Amino acid sequence: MRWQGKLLQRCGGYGGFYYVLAGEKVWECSLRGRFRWQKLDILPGDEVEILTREDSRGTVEAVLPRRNALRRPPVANVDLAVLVFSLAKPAPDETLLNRLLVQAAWVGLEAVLAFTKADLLPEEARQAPDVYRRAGYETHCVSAVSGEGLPELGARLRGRVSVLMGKSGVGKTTLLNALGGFRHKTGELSARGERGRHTTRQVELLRVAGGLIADTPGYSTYYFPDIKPAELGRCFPEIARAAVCRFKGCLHDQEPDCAVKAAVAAGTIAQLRYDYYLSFLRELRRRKPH
Ligand SMILES: Nc1nc2c(ncn2[C@@H]2O[C@H](COP(=O)(O)OP(=O)(O)O)[C@@H](O)[C@H]2O)c(=O)[nH]1
Ligand SMILES: [Mg+2]
Ligand SMILES: [Zn+2]
Repeated sequence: MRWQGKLLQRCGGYGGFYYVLAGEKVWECSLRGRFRWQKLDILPGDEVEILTREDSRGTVEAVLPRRNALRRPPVANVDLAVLVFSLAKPAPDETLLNRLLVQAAWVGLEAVLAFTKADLLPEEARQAPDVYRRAGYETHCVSAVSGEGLPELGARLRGRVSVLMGKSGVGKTTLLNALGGFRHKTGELSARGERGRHTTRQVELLRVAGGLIADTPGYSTYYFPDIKPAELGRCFPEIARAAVCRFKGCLHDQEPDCAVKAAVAAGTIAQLRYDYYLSFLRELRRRKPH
């Protein structure tokens, strides 16, 4: 039978196995012969056509065009980035948080924030989420211990392909388990699957809350995209929303009559966010002459 499905994970090299979710079922597929010679570029999240034979096996017959692809983690057709930071133990790394927000905006990826370990910090003591909520980001406070916020975050994942980003130790894996995430069992289908179990694995998409999500072992890179200084403001929604400044192409730095600086002074743009904006701006200016 012919199906269209989504690749959840690839195990092994080109001769390895491809686990495809189609019709509520996971199929262990191999590549059609001709693909093996083509250095086929295929990632978790790719839409594929498979031809299934007996039981739960099949072959990948075609890879459909993708809407987007992330490099870290390598996943295709991503709908949503869930940036995970803990409210306490460890305290949120806001530099990383702001960098990830810019990265997501730069590639046009919707981002929501999940602040974990909410059970460790009473609501009135939570300051970090407020800044981002005010900036216009969807912000969830969640706890795997008390269950706080899980239904709301789970509802956002339904029907989407999401990636979790955040440092190790912030509670990503615990969060996925609390949301009821489950993985297909690699190599369970056949003795041949044994091969898959011992070779390097790609990122895996887990089924969670009616959606698919990629957990990543850790994400602490301080990588920053090559953004032109004049385009940085677009990656800060509250700066993009501020009324126009006197000078076209205002970088909201030293220029007079700057609507952004006025909004910071009036408290509608958080000082913290503006400070990150300026520090990223300096970094981009240092990178190359403009
Ligand atoms: N109190 C509390 N601890 C948590 C919560 N979620 C995770 N942890 C703890 O944080 C540590 C790191 O969790 P883990 O899921 O492995 O983090 P990951 O590296 O981001 O996947 C573990 O000791 C967890 O028990 C939570 O909601 N509340
Ligand atoms: Mg983990
Ligand atoms: Zn300005």
